[in-house]
Order: sequence, then structure tokens, then C-alpha cells
Amino acid sequence: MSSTEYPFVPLEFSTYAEDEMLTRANEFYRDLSRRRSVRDYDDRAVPKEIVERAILTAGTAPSGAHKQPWTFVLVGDRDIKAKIREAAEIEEKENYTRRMPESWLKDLAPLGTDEHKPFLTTCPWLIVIFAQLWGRDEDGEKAKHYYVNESVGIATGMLLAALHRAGLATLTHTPSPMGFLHRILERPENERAYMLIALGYPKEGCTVPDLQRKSLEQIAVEV
Ligand code: IYR
Repeated sequence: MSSTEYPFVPLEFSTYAEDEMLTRANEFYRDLSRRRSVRDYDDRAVPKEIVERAILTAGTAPSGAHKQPWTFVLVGDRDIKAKIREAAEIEEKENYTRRMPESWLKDLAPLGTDEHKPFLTTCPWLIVIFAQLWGRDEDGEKAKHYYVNESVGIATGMLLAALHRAGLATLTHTPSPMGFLHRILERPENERAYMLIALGYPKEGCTVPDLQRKSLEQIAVEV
């Protein structure tokens, strides 16, 4: 379908009384404020249907010219997860021992991260998000994509929120450079690995750093 052929249809939209809006906004904030990056996972299975529903939610994100320039690669296969872990740990070893400057290592120290990434094989599912730098039109010709980083970033945030809401723990992971994900997952030439998301149930007794989030005054200004 060419873009001029979208029919316009009536908007489906719900409005609420102001007190209900505030309650809804509060509830969503309270729920999302409990999301934490989890690095220790149980190997308990998670039904694929739940993860697929979260991916569908991510796919409702707005995107430049509605090109939807994303591919979510769902990895549950043990062997593929093992390959990803092996390659990621090689890159991360380089990162932690050579590539990252002292200042970066110092900033990361409170999080307790290192080059070992057991969650890549423990988690029941990994989702590798690929950004499509360009697409194909109906005739198979190269077609432009717009604001790809912004679009894929929004979809990724929505995916994290959807997985959290479903009751799953998540971790954003960027084992840079991520070219190995393209190779292992045999992605086409128009795609670049954008982010890896590990998900599942937290390991029993899992702890997280006692981080504080910035206040409204620190993150927002009214002009
Ligand atoms: N990719 C590495 C390093 C790392 C970088 C940042 I910035 C973080 O917030 C966390 C980790 C790793 O995953 O260990």
C-alpha cells in the first residue's frame, strides 16, 4: 500500500475524569518505578505467548513516517544463547580490560558489572532488537527509513514497560560492538543490532543496588 492510500477513520480514544486521570497516572508511575535492571535470573521457563504480546505492544510505538523500522529477534534456543554469550563475553572482556577508560570503570563500579554475562544463557528468552536502517518498497526497491534511532528507542522503552507489566524482570544489555549478533542471528544487510534485552524471573534472593532516582525538580523544568 502506498502511503497516500491510508483511509482516515474515526479515532478511538478514552477520556477520564481528572481525578481518575491522576489515579491512572499514579498507578502507572508506581508500577514502573518498581522496574529494576536485573542481572541474576532463574532458568524457569516463561511462556512465549507473554513475550510475544509484549513485542506486539512494542510494535505499537510511533515511528518516522510509520515505517516501523524494527525487528525483534526472540532467542530461546540454548545453543544460540550459548553462542551469543560466548561472543558477548569476548567483547566485554576487551571492554573491561582495554577499551573502557578508568573514568567509565569508576562510574560502573557501583553497579557491580564485569565481563561475565551468565544471564545470557540462564534467561529463558533474549530479545535482540535490530534497527532497520532502510527498508524495501512494494517493488523490492530500497526505501528510506526516518528517525530510526528515535523510533527504535521508543519501541524498546515500550517493550521494557510491557514486560515489566506482565510480571517479568528485564535487563538492557549492549555488548558493544554488537556486530556478532548480526552474524549469529543471520540478519539481513539493512539491519543493525540496537540492543539486547534479557528477560525472565529474578533468581531467588536476587539483590539490586539501592539506586535513587532523580526528583521531578531535577528532571523537569517549567518555562
Ligand atoms: N556493556 C557493558 C558495560 C556497561 C556499560 C554501561 I554505560 C552500563 O550501564 C552497564 C554496563 C556491560 O554490559 O557490562
